[in-house]
Amino acid sequence: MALVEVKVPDIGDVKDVAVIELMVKVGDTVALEQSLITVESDKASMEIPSSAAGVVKEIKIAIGDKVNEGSLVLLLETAGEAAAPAPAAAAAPVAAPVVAAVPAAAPAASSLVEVFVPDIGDFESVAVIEVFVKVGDTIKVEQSLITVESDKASMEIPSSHAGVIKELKVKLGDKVAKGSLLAIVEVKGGAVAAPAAAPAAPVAAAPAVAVAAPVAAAAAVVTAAVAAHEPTVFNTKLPHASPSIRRQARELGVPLAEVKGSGPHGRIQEIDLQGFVKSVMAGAVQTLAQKASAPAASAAATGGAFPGLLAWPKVDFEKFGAVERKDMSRIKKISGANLHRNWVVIPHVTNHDDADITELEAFRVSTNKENEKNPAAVKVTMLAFMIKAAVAALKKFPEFNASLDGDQLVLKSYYHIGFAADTPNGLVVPVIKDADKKGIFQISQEMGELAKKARDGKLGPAEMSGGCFTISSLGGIGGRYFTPIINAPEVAIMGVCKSQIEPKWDGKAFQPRLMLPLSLSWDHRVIDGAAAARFNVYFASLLADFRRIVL
Ligand code: CAO
Repeated sequence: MALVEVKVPDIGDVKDVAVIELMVKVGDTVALEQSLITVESDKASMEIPSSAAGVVKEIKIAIGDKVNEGSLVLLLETAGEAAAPAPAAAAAPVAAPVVAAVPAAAPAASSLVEVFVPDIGDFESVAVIEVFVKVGDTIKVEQSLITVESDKASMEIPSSHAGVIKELKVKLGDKVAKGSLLAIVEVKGGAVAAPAAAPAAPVAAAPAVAVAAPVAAAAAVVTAAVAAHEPTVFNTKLPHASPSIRRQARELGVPLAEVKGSGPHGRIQEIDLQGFVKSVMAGAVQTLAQKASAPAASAAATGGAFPGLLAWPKVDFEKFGAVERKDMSRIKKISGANLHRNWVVIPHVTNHDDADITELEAFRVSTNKENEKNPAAVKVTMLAFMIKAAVAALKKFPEFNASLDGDQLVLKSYYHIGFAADTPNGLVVPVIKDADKKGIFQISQEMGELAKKARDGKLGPAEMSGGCFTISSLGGIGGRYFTPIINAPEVAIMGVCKSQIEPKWDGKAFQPRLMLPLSLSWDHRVIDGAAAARFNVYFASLLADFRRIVL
């Protein structure tokens, strides 16, 4: 046994940062690099990890204390003899991101200057989680432009120049590093570089802890409802919380902006997050998204959420054999939280049917054959026909082109159709806007482009929002039927599987017909079973004879 002093490692050029959170208490067993405290400057917060594993014997600081590199945090009783801290504890030497000194431009009436991410320490790529400014905004030197976040720290990145933003070069979800171009700013009277000695704005990065590389396209997956929880609008107020609290909130699908913080300056602490989740689970509180989409699912009606539900089984998997642990991708975490909410909140029913696409598939194949020699021609996909058929069915059954908003049903006069796309990082739903105004070629082309962007992790939030109805096609893979989960706040989703030749009785004999399995999931608060059956029958009849679409 040995007593080890755990000290604040190199935190860059930052002095006297306030301790705003103690994450351990005396008696706790901590692991090497486990976060012990959170410190915060006016521009950034970071978690300070432990330099050793052991049991906390004494905590040497309190909330509100100011600390620097070398400040004693706590005493740890470790198992070994030696009291030497693990080398990993030595924080990666990181410089505070001094606003980059850009050479002054030649004096002129106005000139354009590029604003880059300054030195942010040892971070190779951090995700942009908030954009404070937009094109046309007038900004000051050192005004915060964006917030970036790793798994251990978040920081605001200041501007090196004052002027008017002409071009923004980053968006939510982008990953940036030192030197990434942020914006092009028009500077009046010649570019005035910020003095290199200007006080550093953001605090340097989290010490010694590797930055988990978040997946690209932060807002990726997202249904419109997720968008409400992700900062898709320019917002000057990030909920006051540490990176780990924000991460926990994202993983749980908690809208942090709706949580009241009890810490200093309204800072949201773990206890606040837990209290919020408990209140929602007990039905005492509804999130704004729940209020918007689930008026009928009030806690009063359900008698509180899942009383008596067993805890998730905790299994020591290693006991049964070798295992590998992998972090879930960011897209999977976001989509998982949304799918979970949608599955729990929406009373789903799924109707299965089949569409005879024998003639339509023959037409699709012959159209593609005709265009084979034209290298510029777009390959027509079955999904494009289905998108057109969905538009026609939404027009005939308007309650399918709707969303719940409180006690009201919002009926839409536009036809934006989403399609589920499988990507290496998880499921995303790009949206074909105004599909009613587009032809099969254009839809096929747009789908190809959006699917590629999705696979490359380059879809922006705008390309995934505004959907009215979603089609999820597993036709290229296989299977018969499935139960797709509705993409809230939409009220229905069409799942299709692989078409197969089946014998169909024509009154005299069995004929080989190409049959496409359909699975329509619908929200029973909005749609009745009879309407769903009619929707499926009509949708199938359009695919069986596509001429009906112009009737
Ligand atoms: N029946 C039989 N074959 C089909 C078919 C169907 N219903 N749909 C597509 N195919 C064929 C295509 O014709 C194509 O064959 P050819 O290359 O010979 O023409 C092949 O399957 C591959 O098609 P595809 O899947 O690449 O293209 P698509 O237009 O059908 O779909 C996209 C595009 C992006 C929707 C698809 O790639 C995808 O990601 N699907 C998965 C969606 C998903 O994960 N849904 C589940 C959500 S719930 O977790």
